[in-house]
Amino acid sequence: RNGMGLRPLGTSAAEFEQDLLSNLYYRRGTTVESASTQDAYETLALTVRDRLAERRVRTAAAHYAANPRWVYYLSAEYLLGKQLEQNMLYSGTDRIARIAMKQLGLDPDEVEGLDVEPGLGNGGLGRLAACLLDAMATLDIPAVGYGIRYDLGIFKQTFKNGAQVEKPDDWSYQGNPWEFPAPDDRQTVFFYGHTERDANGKTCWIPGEVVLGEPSHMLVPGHGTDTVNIVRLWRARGSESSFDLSRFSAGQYAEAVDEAVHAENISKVLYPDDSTESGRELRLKQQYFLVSCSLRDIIRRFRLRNTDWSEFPKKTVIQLNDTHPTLAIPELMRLLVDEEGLNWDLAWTIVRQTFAYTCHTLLPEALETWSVPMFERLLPRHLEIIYTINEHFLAEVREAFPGDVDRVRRMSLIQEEPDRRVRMANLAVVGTQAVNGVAELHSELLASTTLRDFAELWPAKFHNVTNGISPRRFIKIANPTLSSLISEGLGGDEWINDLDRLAGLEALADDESFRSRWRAVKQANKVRLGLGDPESLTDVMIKRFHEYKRQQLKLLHIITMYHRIKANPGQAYVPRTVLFAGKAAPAYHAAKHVIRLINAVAAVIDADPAVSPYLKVVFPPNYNVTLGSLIIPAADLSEQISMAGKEASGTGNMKLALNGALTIGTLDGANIEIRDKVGADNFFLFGLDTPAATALKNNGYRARDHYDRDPELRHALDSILDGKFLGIGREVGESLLNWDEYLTLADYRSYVDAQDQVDAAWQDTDQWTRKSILNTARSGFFSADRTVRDYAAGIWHVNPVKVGR
Ligand code: 26Y
Repeated sequence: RNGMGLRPLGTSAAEFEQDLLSNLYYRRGTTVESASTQDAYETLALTVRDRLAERRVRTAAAHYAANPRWVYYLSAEYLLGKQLEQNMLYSGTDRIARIAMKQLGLDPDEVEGLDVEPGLGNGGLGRLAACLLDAMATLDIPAVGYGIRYDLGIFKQTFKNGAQVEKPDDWSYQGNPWEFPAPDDRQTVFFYGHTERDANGKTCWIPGEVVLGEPSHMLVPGHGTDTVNIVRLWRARGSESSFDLSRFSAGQYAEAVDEAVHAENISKVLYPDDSTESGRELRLKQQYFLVSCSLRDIIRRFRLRNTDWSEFPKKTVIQLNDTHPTLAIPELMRLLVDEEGLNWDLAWTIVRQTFAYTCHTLLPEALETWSVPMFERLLPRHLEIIYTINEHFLAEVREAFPGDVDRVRRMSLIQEEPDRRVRMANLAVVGTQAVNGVAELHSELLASTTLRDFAELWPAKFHNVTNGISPRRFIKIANPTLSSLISEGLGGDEWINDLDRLAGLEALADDESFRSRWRAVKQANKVRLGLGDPESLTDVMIKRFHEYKRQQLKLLHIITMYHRIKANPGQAYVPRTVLFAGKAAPAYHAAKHVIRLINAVAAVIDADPAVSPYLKVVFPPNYNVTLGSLIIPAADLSEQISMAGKEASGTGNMKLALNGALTIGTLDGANIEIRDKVGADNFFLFGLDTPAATALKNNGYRARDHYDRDPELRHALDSILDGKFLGIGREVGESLLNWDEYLTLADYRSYVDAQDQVDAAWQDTDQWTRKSILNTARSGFFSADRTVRDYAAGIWHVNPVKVGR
């Protein structure tokens, strides 16, 4: 029996089989003979989950005993990826589960195929949150992730005549076996109303709407350790009184549930359309809902072991994943001052010591602001608190920079012109003890441009923590064959939790037989992916569609290749499969035009027998963690071609390098650090750097000059403008020629020349493989374990807690 007085679950295939049968019977109410595949899947999930539950209970007990400093990660998004395969690996049941299923006559692949990816995020920021949780658990850091349990996750992308069409993603339609509901920990959230002052001058918020937040959590197991942390997700519910029984009895069925439906809309969809006022209000409601539920839960947990408020920052660090959860700052002030009766100064000291803020952008237009009238209507007390914070803060600014009125205007938490808005990034900087960017260049640019005024006031507050990725998810699970080869080469699999050990592969890069096995693995991964000729150079650009990321630059290169082959059909060309994957925001029309044009170009090339032997463009729909995990191991070339100074970090770039793809990229985001680590010889660099790009824009950039000067570029753009690709893409062409916000044409020549170097390098198979191995060998730095250690040492000041037997 273990410490909990329970019989430990068996570790043999026979015991797993018994538990499968028992779970099938007692928890699904059926037997092998009559079970559906869905029954089998749910049962498998529960049987695997049970093997983590015991570790979870021991983790909670160890954490309670230690009363440690906790990390609370607040994020509007989590892209966790499928849970089954991960949890089988982390519970050490992957082998026995498959044996047991076969014993019962079940097809493991079919059963595992029913696992669904919870798409509770958009892209990089959401996946980063998942990778950091994974690394925190692996490093035994006591942590809880907080988020929203959206009913509908990121939309499903489909193509209709090549154009993106969005479909709702009802990801938990069949239920979600990974989720533990915790209705006892439900919270009450207030909105609207007004504030009043009582006889003692105490302020009190009289709300106009009450909504319930119901939590459930999913397990976040560590790899190679007993720690199992959790991610707690809140779902909105109408309060008991929100159902109007008398209306229902009167046959007014829609009106009877009006209030409840209204409340439940809060957690209905990830990023509701914000083109209307009500859409924007719903987003602000979501943010406050997340923050209010999570803070009350954090305080509940604090009180389990502590009584003294001044201890709160010693026991708590709250990391804000971008500005989306920044309302936590005024909300904690409100709880401490209005509800707990602390004086303002003490409360402010506690709040500032508790929070830290990660910024994920440089684009000033991407910094969140909320209109003051809307804010005031929804959160009247929070606006008062923000005004008071602002008064104190601006006094500090005036003292530090006497007479600098313009600086005060820029730094204020409230924008006055052209309309009054609350600036969330300013609030996040003012209310926290640390602010970090997500790659070296990004952190430097934050301090020297976007947040410069703040860095001048508080230089020590600004940090860099370069992003990282989970080696478990993005090589061990995604690329099992390469992982086996690496383990064989290194004589063990310790590298999975100690990624710097990949350096040991450097010696093998010169070993011919190792190189040929490395190639064979890449080849097999291309076959597994099943898109395009596995002999061809697999050139991938997988990321959200955004103009600054410059999918349109890649497209111009493809069209140039197409023209070259058409002009000289007899020559030998390096065969390429160019793979795009990614979604565009539903209302981002420019990005959707690029998607449509890519599909049109793909169709034209496919239909042209002179070109198709050398060039194929594929665009599988609905890019997500699952699809990424299939593509990344098959990639030869990684496209990281954003305009310098725009991509905060990128993390796909790290995943691809780790899996042996060579990067073609600009000096942007983490590309710079990747190139530093893997070596300039093993990276295809092109394009303007940030100072050059900035100078060009400041000196009146004219895209048309590049068009006039470069015949190949002119040919490519003309073919788009002339409608040569099924008549699609004129908007893309015109925007490039007349405006070109992101300097696509300025970087075209340098990019195409770098691509010619790629072709030349590819022809020396041995050298290419060597470079591929060196990319993997030198990517250890990009482990999320290193990222979390950096946060722990530089920002969180937390220590691991080992979970005992
Ligand atoms: C407020 C709302 C419209 C919003 C929603 C999502 C704003 C931003 C985002 C997401 C941003 C995001 O994913 N940023 C990416 O974060 C990654 C992790 O740090 C970076 O690698 C990547 O460069 C950055 O674009």
